[in-house]
Amino acid sequence: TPAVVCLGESMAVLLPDRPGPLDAVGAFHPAVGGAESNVACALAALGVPTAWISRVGADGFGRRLVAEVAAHGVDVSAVAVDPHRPTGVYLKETGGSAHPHDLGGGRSRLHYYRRGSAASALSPALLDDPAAARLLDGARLLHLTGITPALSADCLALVRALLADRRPGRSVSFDLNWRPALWHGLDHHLLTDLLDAADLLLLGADEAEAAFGIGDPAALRRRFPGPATLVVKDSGHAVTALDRDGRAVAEPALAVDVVEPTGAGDAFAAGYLSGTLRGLDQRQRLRLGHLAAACALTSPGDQGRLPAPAAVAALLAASPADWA
Ligand code: KDG
Repeated sequence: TPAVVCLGESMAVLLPDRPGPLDAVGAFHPAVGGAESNVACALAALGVPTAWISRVGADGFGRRLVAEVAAHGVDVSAVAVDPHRPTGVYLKETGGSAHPHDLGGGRSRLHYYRRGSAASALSPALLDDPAAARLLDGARLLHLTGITPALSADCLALVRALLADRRPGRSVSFDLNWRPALWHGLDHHLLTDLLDAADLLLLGADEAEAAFGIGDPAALRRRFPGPATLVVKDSGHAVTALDRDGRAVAEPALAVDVVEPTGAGDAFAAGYLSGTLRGLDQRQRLRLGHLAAACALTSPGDQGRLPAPAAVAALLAASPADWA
C-alpha cells in the first residue's frame, strides 16, 4: 500500500505559448496541475509509493488529469468521478505583473475557473468511501495544503475531519500554499488551527507574512507551537527547519535560472517528505527539497523532471568544493 496519501484538487492547466498578458497569448498548451498531485508525482518520481485522492468531472479534462497523474506512477484508485460537476481549470499568465508565487524569483499569475468544481464537493463523506479509507488506513503520511479548506465549506469540513482523525503511525504534513485569490471574502485565520494541528508544517516566509503578518522563522515557531517540525522557506535563499525547542537547521537554496516558479514549493515538499520517510538527517531532507525544487523552477510546467534515484543520491552526497 502507498506510504503517502496526498489529498486535494487538481485541475487542467492551459499554459500560454508566450510570456505576457493573456490578451496577447496566441495558443495554450494543455497540461495538468494541482499542488497535492504535484507533490504526489514528485514523490513517486523519488521512489516513494504514493496515492492521490480527489474528485474530477466526468469530462475530458478529468480523464486527462487522472491519466497523467497515474502515468507518474501515482495510485489514483480513490479518485472519484463526479457526474454533475466539471473538472476545474486554470490558466497561467507568465511574465506579467502578478504577485510572486511559490519558491523562486519568477512571477506568474494563475487564473482559476474552479468554483463549483468536482473537487470542491470533496467532503467528510470521503471517510466512508472504501477505496479512500483503505488508502488512508495504510498511509504513513497524509499530505494536505491550505488550498483545500478554501475551496468550499465541505472541503473545510473534510480537512478538519482528517486532522481530528489522528492515527498512530500516520503523520500529517501541511503546506500553507497561501492562495489569496481563493480566500477572498473568507476568513483565512481559521487556517491557524489547521496548520497548528499538523505534525509537519511547511510554509514560505513571504506567504506567511502575507497571510499572518509573520515571516521570521523563530516568530513563526512561536505562533505555531503544535507541529513537531516547522519548515520555513525563504524564497530563493534558504530553508530553515525548526524543532519544538526552536533548534534550527538552515540549508541554502540552489541558485538556478528560473524558467517558471509554479510548483517549486510542491517539489520542495516532496523532496523533504521523501527524505523524512527515508530517515535522512534534517540537512539532507532540506537538500533533497532544494534539488527537487530546482528541477521544478527550471521547467515551464508545474513539475520538473527529476533525475533518476541513483543520480539524486549522488547529488545529495555531493558537497560544495573547497575553494578557499
Ligand atoms: O503549487 C502549484 C499550484 O498552485 C498549482 O498547481 C495550482 O493547485 C493549484 C492552486 O490551487 O493554486
